[in-house]
Amino acid sequence: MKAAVLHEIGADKLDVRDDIASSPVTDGKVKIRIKATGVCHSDLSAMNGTIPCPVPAVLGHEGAGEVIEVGAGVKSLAVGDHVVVCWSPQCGHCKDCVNGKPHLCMTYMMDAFMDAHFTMGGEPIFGMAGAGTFAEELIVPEDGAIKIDADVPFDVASLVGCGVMTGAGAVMNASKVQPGSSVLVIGCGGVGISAIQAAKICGAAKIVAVDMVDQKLEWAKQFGATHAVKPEDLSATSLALTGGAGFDYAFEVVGRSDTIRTAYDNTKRGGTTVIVGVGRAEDMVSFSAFELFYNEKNLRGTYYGSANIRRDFPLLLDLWRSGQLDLEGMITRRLNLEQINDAFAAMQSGEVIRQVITFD
Ligand code: PAD
Ligand code: ZN
Repeated sequence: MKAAVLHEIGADKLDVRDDIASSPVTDGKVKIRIKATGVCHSDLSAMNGTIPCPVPAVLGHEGAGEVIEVGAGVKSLAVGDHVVVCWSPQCGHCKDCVNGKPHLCMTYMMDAFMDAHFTMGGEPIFGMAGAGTFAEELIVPEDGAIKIDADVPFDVASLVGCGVMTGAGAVMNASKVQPGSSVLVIGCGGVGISAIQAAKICGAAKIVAVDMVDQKLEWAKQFGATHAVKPEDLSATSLALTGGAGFDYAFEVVGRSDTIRTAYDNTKRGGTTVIVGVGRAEDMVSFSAFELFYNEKNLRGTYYGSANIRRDFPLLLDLWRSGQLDLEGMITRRLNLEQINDAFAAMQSGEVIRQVITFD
C-alpha cells in the first residue's frame, strides 16, 4: 500500500512510497481502510523531534475510514463500520478510565513504541502514536476506532480524531467555559479555531483570538471570535475589554514558552490558563514563587482535549449536525498523499486552517 514514512528525526520531508504492508490483524485489533486524514501540527512536531516518535514510522494520527477486517474477540465493530481513529485509545477499565479521566489511560501507550503494525521491505515499522493515518490501511486496537454514523463524510469525521477534539475539549472538558465569560485563544490553526468555536458554543461573551497571520485573524472572526488581534496588540485589547484585569480563560494553542507566559499573564486572578499546544521538552517556562500564590490562577495542561472519546466524538458530530460546529469550513485545502510535503509548507506559512488528504 501507499504510505508517507518518516525515516529519521529532523528530516524535513516524508517519503511517500508504495511498498508498505500491514502486519496480520491479531486478536482484539481491527484493520481500517483510511478514507481521509487531517494534517495536524503534531505530525510536523514528530518530524522535528518535539513529540517522541520511533523511526522509521508512518506518520498521521487524525483519520477516519472503514473497517475492512476484524481480529478474533472484537465485539463492538464489524466489517463495513465507519470509524474515527483515536490516537490515544481508552480501555474503559483502568483506574483513570473509571475515575472519569479516560484520556489519561496508559493501557495502549507502550504499543506505540513496541507494536509495529506496518512493514517496509519485510521489516516491521511503527505508526505515529500507535496510529499512522498517512497510509491506505491501518491496524489499531478495537478501542482505537470509534464507530460513527455512516452518513458523516469522512473528511469531516477525520478532524474529530485530533484537532477538533483537542481544541473543543480544552474548552468544554479541561476548563468548562461558562456563559458570559471572557476567553483568550492564542494560535488560530485547526486546534485554535476549534477552541474558538467551542467557546462560542459554551456562551462566552468575549472571545479574543491572537495570531500573527492576517488571514488567520479573518478566519478566527468567521468562526466566532469577537475580536482578533496581532500579538503586539493584545495588551491594548485586554485593557479595553477587561480593564487590564485579564481574561477568565486563556488557551495557549501554539506550543511555546513565550506564548504560555503570555497566556498566563493575560489570565485574570482566579482565572484559568490552559496549555493546549505541545512544546519542546527543553523549552522552559518560568513563574515566580510569589505570583503563583498571589494570582491564584489555575494553570493546567490538556491532553487530547481531556476527552472521553466514546462520549465526545458523537457529541462533537451532533454539534456539527446541528450546525453549531462548522467542520467543513475548517477544511481550507484538500489534497492527496503525494502532496503531503506541500501540506507541511502551507501549514507553516499560515495559509490554511486544516488540510485533509483523501484516498480516492
Ligand atoms: P497550526 O500550525 O495549524 O496552528 C498554529 C497557529 O499558531 C498558526 O496559525 C500560527 O500562525 C500561530 N502562531 C505561531 N506562533 C505564534 C505566536 N507566537 N503567537 C500567536 N500565534 C502564533 O497547529 P495546530 O492548530 O494543528 O496545533 C496547534 C498546537 O496544538 C500544536 O502545538 C499541536 O502540536 C498542539 C496539539 N496538541 C494536542 C494535545 O493533545 N494537547 C493535540 C493536537 C495538537
Ligand atoms: Zn493532532
